Amino acid sequence: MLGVAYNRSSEGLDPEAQVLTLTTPRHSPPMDIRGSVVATGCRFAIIVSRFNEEITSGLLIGARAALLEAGVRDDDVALVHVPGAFELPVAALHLAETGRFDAVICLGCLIKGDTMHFEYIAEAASQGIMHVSITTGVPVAFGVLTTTTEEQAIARSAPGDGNKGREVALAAIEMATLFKRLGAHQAPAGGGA
Ligand code: INI
Repeated sequence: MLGVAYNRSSEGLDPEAQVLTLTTPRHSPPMDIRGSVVATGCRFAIIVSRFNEEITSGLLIGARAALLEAGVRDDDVALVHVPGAFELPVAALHLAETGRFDAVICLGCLIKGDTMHFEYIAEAASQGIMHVSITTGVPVAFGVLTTTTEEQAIARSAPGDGNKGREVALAAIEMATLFKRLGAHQAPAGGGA
């Protein structure tokens, strides 16, 4: 059976490669691991900001539709509401630490005004979300629109492939399924579900 485990191609095993394998047993097959577009059985948390709700509701519709298309059951999606984008990281931390979710999806909308408020919240939200993801090991998708005009925000929250909620949900699906395949998904502390 030596050499049969790799060097497969669409035409089947390459006899030359088998010979090579038998004579060079220390060579290991290249790793090529990627996520899936099917996420049945994966559990997701969506956190959506109420600020600019007319926009974030469109992001939410896009994210939920993408999860549904990926075979994720409604029962496997928790929906959590927060006041604004600034609160997304702490809510994401809380949910990631439960160990109940394969990925967390953060949705929000910041529209640039005349003050520095936009910059502070955008920085806090993006850095905070990245920090949560890295420290917990749970993929946390950054679905916060940071636009200069309301028109841009409307365009990115409208139905279709350009919907930011859909885009980040697809990223969350890919990462959740990738981590399952890598076996890097950690069991929750205390042995919870
Ligand atoms: N929150 C947003 O999500 N988007 C915004 O555009 C915004 N603006 O412009 O102020 C905003 N502010 C609220 C902020 O996220 C917090 O909820 C608030 O500061 C309380 O911590």
